[in-house]
Amino acid sequence: MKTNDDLIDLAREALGKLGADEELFVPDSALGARSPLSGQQLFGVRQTTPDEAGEAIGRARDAFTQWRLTPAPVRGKLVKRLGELISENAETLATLVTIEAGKIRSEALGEVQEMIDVCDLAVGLSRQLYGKTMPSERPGHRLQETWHPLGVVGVISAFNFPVAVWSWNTAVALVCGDTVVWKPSELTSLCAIGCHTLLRRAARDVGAPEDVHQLVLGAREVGEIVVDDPRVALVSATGSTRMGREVGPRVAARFGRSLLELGGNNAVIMTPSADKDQAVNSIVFAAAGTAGQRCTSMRRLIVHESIADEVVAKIAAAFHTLPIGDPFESGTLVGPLVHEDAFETMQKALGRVGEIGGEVVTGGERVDTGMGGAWVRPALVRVPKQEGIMLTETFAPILYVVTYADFDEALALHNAVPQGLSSGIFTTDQTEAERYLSAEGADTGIANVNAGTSGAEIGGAFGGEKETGGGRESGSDAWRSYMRRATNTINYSGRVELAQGVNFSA
Ligand code: UN1
Repeated sequence: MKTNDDLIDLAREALGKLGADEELFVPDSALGARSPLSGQQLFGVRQTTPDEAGEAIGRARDAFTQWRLTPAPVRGKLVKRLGELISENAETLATLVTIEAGKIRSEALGEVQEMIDVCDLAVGLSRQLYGKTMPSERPGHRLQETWHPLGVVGVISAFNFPVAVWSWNTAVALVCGDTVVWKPSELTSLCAIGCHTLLRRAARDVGAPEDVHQLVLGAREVGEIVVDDPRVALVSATGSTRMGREVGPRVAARFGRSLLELGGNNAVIMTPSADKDQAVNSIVFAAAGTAGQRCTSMRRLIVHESIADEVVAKIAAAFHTLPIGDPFESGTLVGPLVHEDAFETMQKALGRVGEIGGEVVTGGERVDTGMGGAWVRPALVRVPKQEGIMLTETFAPILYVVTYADFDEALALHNAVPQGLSSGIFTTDQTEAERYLSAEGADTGIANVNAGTSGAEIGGAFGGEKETGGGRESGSDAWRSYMRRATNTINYSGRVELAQGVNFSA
């Protein structure tokens, strides 16, 4: 069991190994590095002043004028080096993730693996930023589209994926020719300092301008500067729907672009033909893993009434015996909630279950680990109807169970929430699986068959619909959000030819 002093030593050692700038750590600061393990401050971190944030955006903007002209495959070399440095320092970065986000070792290492994977993807992309050519309707003409770097990308990231979400944005933005200003969650400054340090080192190693990446640290005020500055072409923000409701219109008001990854209310449909052990194991990870603090965490189970009692009993038994405790200990599966407020929010949500006639089957109680943070046993809640508190996202491990009688009803329940991030169906019935994947099926950005809601691979586009914000990051063609498109008409006919047959000669 680690004390706060142990965590301070571990954090200092990790930051030292990464070569972080010691000047960023100060005894007194409004911004404190803290750990959900101890629930206490570790040490102060120098907060970025508003003037400094503006200057950082200015440096990123200046660096952009050079970076956009660097050939994309050469830009890829920076990301390749970053991926190598992350691989070499994976254990150290994972330690910072566990200290600041409370993730168990395996999940912290998994998050770092996502960074390595997305760097690989981005390096490949650096030779594949394809544009199309289209046949022109005019003789002696050619139509094509070209993709160009967009500008400065502001990345605003959340505490729960303190390093991976940054890397999805940054690795892709950099190969696209953009520069980055990163405002991480004020809860995970040390992770951010670690990543920033490695990226600047990668830039030095390959002779790229270090200013392509800027880190600004602090709370909301610092984020607002990034949101409102017209020099920031794209704001990629991950966080709550409440946050996105402010960021989206503010960026739109200055005709900037935004890419939003907001709240989810992710469900699994479990049908009578499902492989029950496969489903239950997947559900327990999706709902209780990361202490329910992924945006992809499973919040709702929509289960056929004929198997509901059996399935609820199995999940309850699993929740009941989940090893909860020090995330550094091997064998622990559930670490702490991020802070006491998260625990209070969870208790409030559980307190409202009665309003909709629901009952807590198991869990929800505080678990005393003697470490100081807020640990909780994941809660399983049965509700007669999907309404009230079940329609909002509570960022804590609560799994609501509702039953259905026929498949149409299951699909309707699935889509009857304001959020639309991720989802899954467990079935061996091909018709059900196909209907779930079809246009009348799941309305989420991520829809899985016989797989849970969380733990997406980086190769696909990540994001969701409705109140989740509509953005797509990471793989597939998500890179397009980080570039601007120009449509080009090239006339080699030697004549004036107008489209649509228009004649304008005297
Ligand atoms: C998030 O919770 O913000 O799909 C990101 C997943 C992870 C990413 C989650 N690959 O669960």
